[in-house]
Amino acid sequence: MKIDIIIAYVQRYEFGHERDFVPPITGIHLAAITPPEHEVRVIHQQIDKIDFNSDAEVIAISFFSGFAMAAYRLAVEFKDRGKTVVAGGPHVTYCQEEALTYFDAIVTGEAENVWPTLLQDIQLGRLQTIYSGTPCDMTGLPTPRYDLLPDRFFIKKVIQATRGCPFSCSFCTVPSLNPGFRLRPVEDVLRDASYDHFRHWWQRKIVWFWDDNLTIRRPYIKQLLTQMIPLKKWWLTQASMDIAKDAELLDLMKASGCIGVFLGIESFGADSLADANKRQNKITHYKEAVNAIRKRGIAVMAGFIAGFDHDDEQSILQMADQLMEIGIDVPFLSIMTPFRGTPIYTKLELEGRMLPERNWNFYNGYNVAFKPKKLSETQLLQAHRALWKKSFSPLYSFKRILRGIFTLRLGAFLLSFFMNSFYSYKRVRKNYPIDMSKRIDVNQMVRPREVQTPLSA
Ligand code: B12
Ligand code: SF4
Repeated sequence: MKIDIIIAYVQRYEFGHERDFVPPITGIHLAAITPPEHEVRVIHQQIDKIDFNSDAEVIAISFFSGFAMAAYRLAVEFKDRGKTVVAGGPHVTYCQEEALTYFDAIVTGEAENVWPTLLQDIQLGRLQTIYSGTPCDMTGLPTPRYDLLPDRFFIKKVIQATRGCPFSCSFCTVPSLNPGFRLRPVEDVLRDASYDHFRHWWQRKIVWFWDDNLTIRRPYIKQLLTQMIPLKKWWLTQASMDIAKDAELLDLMKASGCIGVFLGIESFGADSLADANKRQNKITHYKEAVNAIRKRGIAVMAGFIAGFDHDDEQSILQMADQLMEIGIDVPFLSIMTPFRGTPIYTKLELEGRMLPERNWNFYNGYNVAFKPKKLSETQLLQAHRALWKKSFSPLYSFKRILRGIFTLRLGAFLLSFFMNSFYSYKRVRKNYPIDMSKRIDVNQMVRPREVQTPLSA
């Protein structure tokens, strides 16, 4: 069969696509685990045009909650053209009933153990509606189909070594979405990291781990990194702040070419961290932890969330200076989003604080989908905008870049330079995150396909 795998997307900034900097791994991984008798294409709606006249028999759509509206529109269009349309990913896992009003079948959880069966069932005309994926044994997973990525992606080597995370932050679905903590054999990871059939040297050089929390199992990560040293790559990952206490690990990260680590710092408020159940973060250690990583020349990227119950306008705006003070190289600034499947969603739902009239477009990380405690919805949105504007002002961005010149290794400096320039350029051009409440064009509700008249995508 011909299969189009589509990664759905809704624009998150006022104009232009978000980036073709680094792709998701989901589509090219799904393509790699597709039995070889099928012909697969991978399309990223973020940068690719959707071909509604595709000759594929099966359309397989993947999406996060924030992109569900786009995915549903695509489903309606493709169903109208007689295609079999299936879906998977975090959103359908938690919103199965809703998803089934658009798709012929859904895969919940991880796909490895059920995807070939689903495809076979289509061929045999016995497609079921729900395929419940189980946590997969990560042994023997194939190399992602990097060959299916368009050259436009600046970085192409996205890779996964582990799945899961032992922590249980209240806003995160990982503990229920990818239960347990599982590892791929080191040799499989090294094989993928060594994949070098890319046109540009930087595409061969840079390896981006899309793991939930790569460094959890210390003996494993140390073995992996020791064996990565001879590959002479530049690599990046997400990790918990506790790595800063492990000098041996940090030295190995440096020796194996680490250029960037993303830490979920989330907040500077002790009460907010407690609400987030972020027990691995200690505010008094932030600066020391960031220093320990930067001392190895590694850039620190970090996520911050606005909209905890203890947040007010001042605490949110203050983060712009606080994150500079602890030495963050690249900040990622989000608004608290109560995704289904998280403790924070359960709490807000119980307290009657969800805003059901706000559709999935409000779940893109930059909008408000619940009633904040100390602020109104608009005040929280405005406070986040103010934080975003201040943090990516040319002055603050330039300061971060400048600091990197003297402290970071080349790859890490280039990362800081590129990302700070990218966001600062958005800031200067007033290309702010979209306020979804003002954008009816992307907000039209998509009705279930039984009552749907075709919409143009
Ligand atoms: C890597 C990652 C990123 C990367 C890459 C993003 C991307 N587009 O892939 C970056 C850092 C850019 C990122 C950003 C964001 N992310 Co993110 N991210 C992840 C992370 C850690 C791993 C995802 C991954 O690649 N896993 C490996 C691949 C192989 O697995 P997979 O994608 O889960 O797919 C498997 C199954 O889900 C299934 N499957 C998936 N799709 C389909 C489709 C079909 C047809 C089938 C059959 C099966 C199937 O099969 C696959 C194999 O088992 C997850 C956490 C997690 N464990 O899922 C969060 C996660 C997906 N991210 C999340 C969020 C919220 C975001 C942001 C909105 C955050 C923000 N505030 O900005 C942004 C969105 C940016 C964007 N433009 O996409 C949430 C999504 C929650 C939800 N319900 O939607 C997650 C689950 C984390 C969380 N907080 O709970 N993210
Ligand atoms: S440490 Fe990160 S991946 Fe783990 S539960 Fe917390 S937010 Fe999720």
